[in-house]
Amino acid sequence: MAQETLIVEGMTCQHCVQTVTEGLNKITGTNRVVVDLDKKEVNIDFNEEQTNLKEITDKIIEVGFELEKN
Ligand SMILES: [Cu+2]
Repeated sequence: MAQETLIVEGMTCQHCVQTVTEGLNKITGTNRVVVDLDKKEVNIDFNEEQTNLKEITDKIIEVGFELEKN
């Protein structure tokens, strides 16, 4: 199990949080998805044998948000 914390730009309300959470939960292999709106953080646990960071970041973009590059 891998864990990542991503900074996501563009989330402004609980609806955005729900959109991101639901999108990520649709990926096979994601487990716990926790979004902190104030910190703009998306914390995600995933099975590296079923998915990867690229698929996760692509999904965030697909549902309408952007990753902050660090
Ligand atoms: Cu919103």
